[in-house]
Amino acid sequence: MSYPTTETLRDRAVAALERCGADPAAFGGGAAARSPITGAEVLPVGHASAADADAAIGRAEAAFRVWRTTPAPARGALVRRFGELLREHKSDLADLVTIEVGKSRSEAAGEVQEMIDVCEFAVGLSRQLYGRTMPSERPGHRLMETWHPLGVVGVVTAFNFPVAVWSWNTAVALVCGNTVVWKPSELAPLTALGCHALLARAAAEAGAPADVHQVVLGGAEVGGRLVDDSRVALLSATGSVRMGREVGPRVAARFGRSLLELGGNNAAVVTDSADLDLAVRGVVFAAAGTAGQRCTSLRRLIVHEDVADALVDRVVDAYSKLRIGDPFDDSTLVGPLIGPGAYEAMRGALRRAEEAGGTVLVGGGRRLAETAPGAYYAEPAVVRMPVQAEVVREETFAPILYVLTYSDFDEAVALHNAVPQGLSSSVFTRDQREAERFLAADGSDCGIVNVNIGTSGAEIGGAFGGEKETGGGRESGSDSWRAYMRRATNTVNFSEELPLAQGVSFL
Ligand code: UN1
Repeated sequence: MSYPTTETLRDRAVAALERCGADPAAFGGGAAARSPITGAEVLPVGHASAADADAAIGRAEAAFRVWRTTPAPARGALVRRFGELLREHKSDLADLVTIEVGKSRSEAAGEVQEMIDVCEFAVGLSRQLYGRTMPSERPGHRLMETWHPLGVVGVVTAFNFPVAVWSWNTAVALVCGNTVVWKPSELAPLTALGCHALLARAAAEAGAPADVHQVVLGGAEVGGRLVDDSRVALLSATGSVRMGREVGPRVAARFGRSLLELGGNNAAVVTDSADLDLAVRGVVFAAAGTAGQRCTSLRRLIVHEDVADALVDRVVDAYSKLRIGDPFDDSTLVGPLIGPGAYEAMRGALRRAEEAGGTVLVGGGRRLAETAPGAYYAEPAVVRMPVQAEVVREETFAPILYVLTYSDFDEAVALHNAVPQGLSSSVFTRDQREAERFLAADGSDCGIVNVNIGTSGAEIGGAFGGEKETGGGRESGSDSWRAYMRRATNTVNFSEELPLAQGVSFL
């Protein structure tokens, strides 16, 4: 199979966009969409100014005034239609994800499926925005809570899940009665424009206000407007810890709400009773899949010393057979890194790991440099570490798996938790006591804790997010919707008396 040229990628992107109802000729200029498959510019796109962002927030705020009183099940009809359009255009959007982010076909389609799934979830949710009724302590009184729409939700997303994370926020925010202003990653503008076109069409067909969803392409300046504008009731941002450290306090300073999904440094503990066949598959997908560029990617393997050599040999063997290359080739498992910076970061981390006494067992090299000089295909690496050195405690957004060994389960849990991040974790074991211990209050300190599956690839039905420097936000399923609404507590007196709570007498 021949390697794609930038021209073929451009043709494919234009065709996909047009089928989604987006007109590439109208995208304007000032910025560019690039593909990590060749490293070259695929299409010019617009670049919003701060004033454009302010105007988009204004339009979303005006639409909110209509949308907030539209009955929630009617809001669900918009998301249902959008979900249908996503199904119809699954392969178009997957093309755009592969072109802009370099994900394999299967993973790109999986990302679109994640959008479809969350739309279905949100449609159901539109009839289940339940408030509680509590027994009042006073006769002839009713105590209850009502959930109301919040306002404009700003959504800032990262390149690695350019659309799934947006859809978790947007599908749920819309059924909750909010409107959305989206600042997609500058590395994935086409995918964003394709999704926006489909959502605009769904809004028109479902009779929703045209401005329920706004997209603003741009960088830090545009993002900064969403951060500082008090018309943005909730800012949901996915990105680095550094970004979260800056954004969180700024939103808090204006008493806005923020929902942060920041870095992960996810680990799997493999005990001596683990099913190693299962563990090898779980580990390799979580560590090397998506070229190690998921927030949930497995970065640390904490393995019992009695099974360490056997497990590591098998993981190394699987790594040496991974198909690395053109993500449009169906046999490819590992596509390119997002760009040269990611490869440099990987090389730098490997160097630091070696300086700290680590041994690179496999990987770290660059592939296809002659075929595609502008693309950065990295061989996923496994590094055996004597201790959990500084570099292991940091998140490097590249396929590096550090291996540490332990002898006592408490030691494994302590090593596991001794990093600043707290997103995802897993334990591979056949011992129920170990599994339960890992799930217990003094076990893993992460927001996602799995047994006998890897750290990545969560379903949308659960709440997604993590603790510590991961930022504490929860998105997607379960009751994450509550972050997108405001709660009113209502006490209703239907008696002819006015008894005061706590037995207070007055007048
Ligand atoms: C992310 O990497 O930002 O659990 C999101 C997973 C995916 C989502 C990852 N469902 O790996």
